[in-house]
Amino acid sequence: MKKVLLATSLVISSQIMAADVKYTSTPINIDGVSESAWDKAAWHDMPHLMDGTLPSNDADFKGRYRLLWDEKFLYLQADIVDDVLIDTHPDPTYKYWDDDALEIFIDSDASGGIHQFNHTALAYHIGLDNQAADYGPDKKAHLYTDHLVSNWKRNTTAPYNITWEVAIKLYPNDYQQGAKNTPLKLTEKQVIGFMLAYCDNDGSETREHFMGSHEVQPVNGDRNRGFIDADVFGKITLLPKK
Ligand SMILES: [Ca+2]
Ligand SMILES: [Ca+2]
Ligand SMILES: [Ca+2]
Ligand SMILES: [Ca+2]
Repeated sequence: MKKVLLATSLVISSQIMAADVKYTSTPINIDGVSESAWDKAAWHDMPHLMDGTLPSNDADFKGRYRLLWDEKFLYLQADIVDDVLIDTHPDPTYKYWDDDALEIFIDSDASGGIHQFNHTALAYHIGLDNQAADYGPDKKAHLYTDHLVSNWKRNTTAPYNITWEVAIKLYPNDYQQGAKNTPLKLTEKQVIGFMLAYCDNDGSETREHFMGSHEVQPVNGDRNRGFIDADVFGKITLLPKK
């Protein structure tokens, strides 16, 4: 029994270290092109299936990401392989999860809990047009594009990966829909609920693969829990500036 507990705590401590986010004194240029400021950030993979089927091969989908922070933004850079880019629903608030989308889950104070129709956490579905949708308290989808800056580009050499950069503002647990909300100033040692996913569709009626950064424990066989429950997110810690 003691051995099992020890093994578990070792796994947890290695996850915590992997989730540490370094500070950048140079603001990231959100242009879909990498820069030297990213060199100090470690890559993390997106191997976990949350809905649909596994990608058929690495050309269909493969993803990894890295994070940095400063007082204004949590910065994310994703390196995405996707063979076919699809945006068949022109309304950015309609079935956005069935188009190709980068989905960033943020719980600014790691409060956890059900967030589907409140803003104790947000699930930003960023479409190929760089607009971000999520449900609001009125149980309708809204755009929250003003919470972030997003830009992506195909790399210019084979295999033409996508470099997708996002600067995300964090909001407090009491964020009010339609009110003037002030973003949080990010601070050292802040613990944030975080998860990343990619909705991959290459021409089907619905999303083909929903691949994520964290393994979600299924509820009645369903791993697609992130848009409902912030308890399934991972946790990241903002490292001291030094
Ligand atoms: Ca850049
Ligand atoms: Ca694909
Ligand atoms: Ca929260
Ligand atoms: Ca696709």
